[in-house]
Amino acid sequence: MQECIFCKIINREIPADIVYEDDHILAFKDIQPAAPIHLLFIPKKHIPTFFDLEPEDSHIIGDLQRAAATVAREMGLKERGFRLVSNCMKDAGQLVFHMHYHFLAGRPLQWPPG
Ligand code: DGP
Repeated sequence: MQECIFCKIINREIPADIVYEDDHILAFKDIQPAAPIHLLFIPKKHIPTFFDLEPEDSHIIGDLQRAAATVAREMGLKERGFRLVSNCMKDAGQLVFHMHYHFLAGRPLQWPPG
């Protein structure tokens, strides 16, 4: 997926501030932070949206969520917590079509989001 910006980050073709990596997952700081801590958790496999998930991808979702908890623990967020949210398609505001979870923390977050 040569034209995908997140694949380029995975392949180290463009820089990113990477905070976590394992065999299947990469996490890095969002370039346009919406909270004091704003990370993106992405699968290394190019999956454009939730609608493209195959049965064999199911572990990726669990891996992503456990990776988020690992990073949160390492960042001292066990008490205050964090929000994990994913935008799927136009109405949700998805701009990058390599599925990802936004990890937001570091301030009280409003609910519902806009
Ligand atoms: P979404 O609207 O859910 O598709 O969010 C895409 C996010 O990706 C948005 O918050 C900005 C972030 N982003 C876009 N391009 C880059 C990039 O090149 N580097 C980093 N670190 N983040 C990016």
